[in-house]
Order: sequence, then structure tokens, then C-alpha cells
Amino acid sequence: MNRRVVLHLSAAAALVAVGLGSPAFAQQKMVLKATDVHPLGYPTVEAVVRMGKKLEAATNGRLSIQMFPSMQLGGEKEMIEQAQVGALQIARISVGPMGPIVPEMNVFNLPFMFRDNAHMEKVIDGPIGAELMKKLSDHPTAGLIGIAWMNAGTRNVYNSKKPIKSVADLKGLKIRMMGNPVFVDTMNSLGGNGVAMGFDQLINAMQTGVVDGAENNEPSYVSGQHYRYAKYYSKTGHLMIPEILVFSKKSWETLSKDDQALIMKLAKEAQMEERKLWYDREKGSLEDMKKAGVEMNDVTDKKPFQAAVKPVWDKYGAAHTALIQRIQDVK
Ligand code: GTR
Repeated sequence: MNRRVVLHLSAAAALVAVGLGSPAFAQQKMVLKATDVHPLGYPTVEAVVRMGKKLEAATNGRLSIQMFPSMQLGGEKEMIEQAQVGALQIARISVGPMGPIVPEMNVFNLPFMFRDNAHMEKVIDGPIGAELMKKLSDHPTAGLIGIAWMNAGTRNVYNSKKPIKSVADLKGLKIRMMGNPVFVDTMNSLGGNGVAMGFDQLINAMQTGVVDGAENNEPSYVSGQHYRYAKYYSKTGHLMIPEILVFSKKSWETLSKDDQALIMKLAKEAQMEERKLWYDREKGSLEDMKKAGVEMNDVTDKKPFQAAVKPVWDKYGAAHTALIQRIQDVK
């Protein structure tokens, strides 16, 4: 036998020894680090914890998930950066900060894009959801693989000064928005002052009066304890932004095809599981808000709000008219 054949045979023998011909590294025990800005028990966190248990059972403990909740690894921006370099494997993030990275995803960040939850769910569960996820995963520099969508309800404005009943009430209010220009422009076109900052900086900003309030869904408002600083919660319903579970591309590429397929399958199950958990949490949060004495009000006429954000649609939607039309056509 010549030297090359010998080398080849011994490499093959080594692979068989560690695990039936699949790459040696894929057979090693691996603890996947996962993170979320929300605390344990929050729907997105719980869905990933449950996914981890299933993964552990399916691989006899070879693969597992260790959850770092409550911004333990930093805010959403830091989470994305750590996933990109492979310092963590799974991050649950909002589509909000993904818009500047994957422009098509920014369409989900347009105010009043979705008619209701059912519309949003049909879009993320269908071909558009799959295409956008692929756009993210194929992105040459994003360094992330999209593995699941998650529900995140509707975002409403809250502040410490007064209830928002009409567009005019927003005038002069400093409202924290997520770090993406589309959101600051949205608040500014409604007459408020949009201030971009991380979720992790918000409590301090409300305490010190850097902002008068923010906007978010009920579960975030409650578990983030924001009601302590901003007791007026007004149902402006201006944004309905799904969330995504991303996997570090760098780590993904070290997994065997079988492990990748298993994680994808469990992530899809997590997408559906989170949805159920979401609606329960939303109900519970509304109860908590009542108990905490939050001053809640409906905004019955949304038309003036929708008219005011027209410039935002012109600015950010113009490049994606076909995609917007397809979303609107989903019935
Ligand atoms: C929450 C969302 C977080 C984060 C946060 C924010 O609803 O779950 O991922 O985006 O809003 O406002 O920054």
C-alpha cells in the first residue's frame, strides 16, 4: 500500500471508531448556549428551554441547551454580535434590529403592516416567512441561520405623562424606540420624539427622564417592570413585529447534517409551542396590569395614526412594493 492509501484508511477507521462515519467533531458532547432579553418563564424563553429538553432526549444528552435569560449576556445588539462570532449559539431576537441587516425583513417593521395576529401568523408560517428566513441564512455577512419565527403580539405606546388617545397627544413626548431608523422615523412622523436605545438601557432612561416612555407588547411591559415608571398604556397598536430564533452560522457549520435537521425540526415545534404560551402570557399580563393600577386606554380611531406614518411607508417600503403587496394579499 502506498502512503496515501494508508493515511486514507486510517482516517476512515478513526471516523468509524468515533461514530459511524460522521465527522468526529459532530459526535462530541456540545452544550449550546442560548440567550434572550426576557426572564425565565417568558414565552420565548420557555419555548427554547423546552426545545433544549427535547434535544437532550433525542441525542441521549450529547446535545443540550443552556439558557442565559434576562440579558445575562447583554442586550439584543450584543447577542447578535456574540452569535456572529460563535461565542453563543442560539439568540432569540426581534425582527426590529434585523431590518438594517436584511432589508426585506424591514417590511415587517413598517407600522400597521399586519391586520391582526392571524394575518401575521399566516405570513410567517407560509412561503413569505420561509423566503425571508432563507434571505437571512444566505446573507453573506450576517453570520446567522434563521431557525424559527415567534409571536410577539402588538406594540403599544406607554409613558409617564398622559394617555395617548389621538396623534396630537404624542406631541413632544420622548419615546424610546428600538435601534433601527424605521422606528425613530415612525415615532417622529406621529409627532413624538423617537429616541433609539437598547432594551437594556430603557429602565435607566425612564428613571432619569431621558425618555418619557416607550412602546412594547403587554408581556414585555410587565416582565420588564416598565409599568413602574410609565403607568399610561395606550393601545396604539402601531407595530406587530414577529421575533426570530437565530443560530450562529459559525457554530452551525460544525454540526452534522443530521444534527442540523434535528435542530430545525425542534425549532419549528418551538415556533408553535411559543404561540400557545404567548396568548396565555398576554392574558396574564393584562391581569397583572389591572392589578398594578396601570391606566389603560383603547385607541378607537387608528386612521389618523395610519395616515401620519405614510412618509415612513414611502421611505422604507418603496424598494419592496412587490413583497408588501404579497403580504397584503395574504388573507
Ligand atoms: C420585546 C422583544 C425583544 C426586544 C424588545 C425591545 O418585545 O421581545 O426582543 O426587541 O421588545 O423593545 O427592544
